[in-house]
Amino acid sequence: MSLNAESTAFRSALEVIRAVEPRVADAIGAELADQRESLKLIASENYASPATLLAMGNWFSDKYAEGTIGRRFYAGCQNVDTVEALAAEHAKELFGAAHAYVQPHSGIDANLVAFWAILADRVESPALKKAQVRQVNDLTEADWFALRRELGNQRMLGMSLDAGGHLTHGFRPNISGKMFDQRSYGTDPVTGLIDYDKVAEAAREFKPLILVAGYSAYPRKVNFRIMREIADSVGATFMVDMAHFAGLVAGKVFTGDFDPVPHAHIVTTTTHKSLRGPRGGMVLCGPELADQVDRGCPMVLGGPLPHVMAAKAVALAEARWPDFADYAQRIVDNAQALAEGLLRRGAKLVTGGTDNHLVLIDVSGYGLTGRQAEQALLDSGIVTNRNAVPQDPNGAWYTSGIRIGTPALTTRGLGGTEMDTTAELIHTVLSQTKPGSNADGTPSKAKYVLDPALAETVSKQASDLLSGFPLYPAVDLG
Ligand code: DSN
Repeated sequence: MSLNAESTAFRSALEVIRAVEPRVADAIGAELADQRESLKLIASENYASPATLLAMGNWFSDKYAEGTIGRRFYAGCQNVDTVEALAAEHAKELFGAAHAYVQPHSGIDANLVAFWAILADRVESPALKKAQVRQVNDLTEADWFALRRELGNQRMLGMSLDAGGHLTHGFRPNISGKMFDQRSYGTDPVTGLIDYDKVAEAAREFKPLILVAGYSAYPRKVNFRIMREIADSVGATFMVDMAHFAGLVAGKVFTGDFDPVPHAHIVTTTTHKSLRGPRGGMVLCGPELADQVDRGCPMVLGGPLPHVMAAKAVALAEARWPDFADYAQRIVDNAQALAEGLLRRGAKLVTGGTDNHLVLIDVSGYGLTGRQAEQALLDSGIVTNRNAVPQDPNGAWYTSGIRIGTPALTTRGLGGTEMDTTAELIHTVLSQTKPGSNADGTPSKAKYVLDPALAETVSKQASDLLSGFPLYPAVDLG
């Protein structure tokens, strides 16, 4: 029997790798086996298509292409230009954006490019203006000193980490928290929802240069029209980090007030989450910021990864197919089915449900920390990650939450019935796990007690559930 193209391609690639370093070939094969076996509920992960994966494994990796199309620092970039232009064209059409920059290597990188572009556009600095118009040699030491002072300490207002914001929106463990003077807006303590009046109040008091919207653990839609009005009312640049929900924007599940692209001055994203592309980032903006954004490399970024840009072009082409809209809608339907299944079984959910791709379980309702719950679920074949909940008493390390998301399982084809079974498995594990103690008898935030037989039974049930939905069905590694 002859093999299909995908199986032939991956088998051949592994054979070539095995001849040099068999342990790498084995690890790649083992990763596929592990992903096939586990119930992957990490809200920021997905499964890219074979075409997207294959577009990354080639000689584009060998090419330097600093700069951008028409402004390269290296010769011989004509083929890189082709894929960079294709990826940007697909992105612009898909999202209705005037400009797309597809070089960022990750979401952090995309945000740094956006921060640079906004600072360069907005900060009143005569020295910076001189530096922009290439009079760098005319700048005195005093100019450079002034430039550094004026660029630093600018104000940013973003969503607080424990309300679901992201590290790169001005928090201390990230450089944004060290460069910017940052304030946060949270969520309403009763509803768990963004209170736009409170955001407006914080903006009026703080007068940020940048207002950031976007999240990695907020299970609801954000009204970007209102956020833009708030930004305009205080003269802030409005930036949206749509990394988590870019697939829902691409698939036209988030439209009108909930589509960030028409409302924000600048939008950043990763390409590997709900958008289902290769691991990387991207920036979308209007013409006024485009020139500064295009200076991302070498201003902020290392040399572009042309092989990943090729894969971005493939994945973005796929996201323009009509079935992607169906996929995006099913992500949300599945998240809602999962939330309903959990609520029906008595779980406590932040905001009481979801209208995007993720659900945040407050596991204090089960008497557990996020750390205990995450490990107990992992023992039972269910891969999730712990996450802070608003005003979390256990902080960002142990946490009180478990974040789950449906982009990956939806790609595998699981639907509402399977989401209910998944809710049952999660509830069974969490309700049967008990907090553990330290050696001296004091309560531990990490240790837990779970009957190994129960964990094994749930693992088997998870694997049975997945067996009807093979991952990469066209890929047979033999
Ligand atoms: N690490 C990503 C997530 O899991 O949400 C965001 O950077």
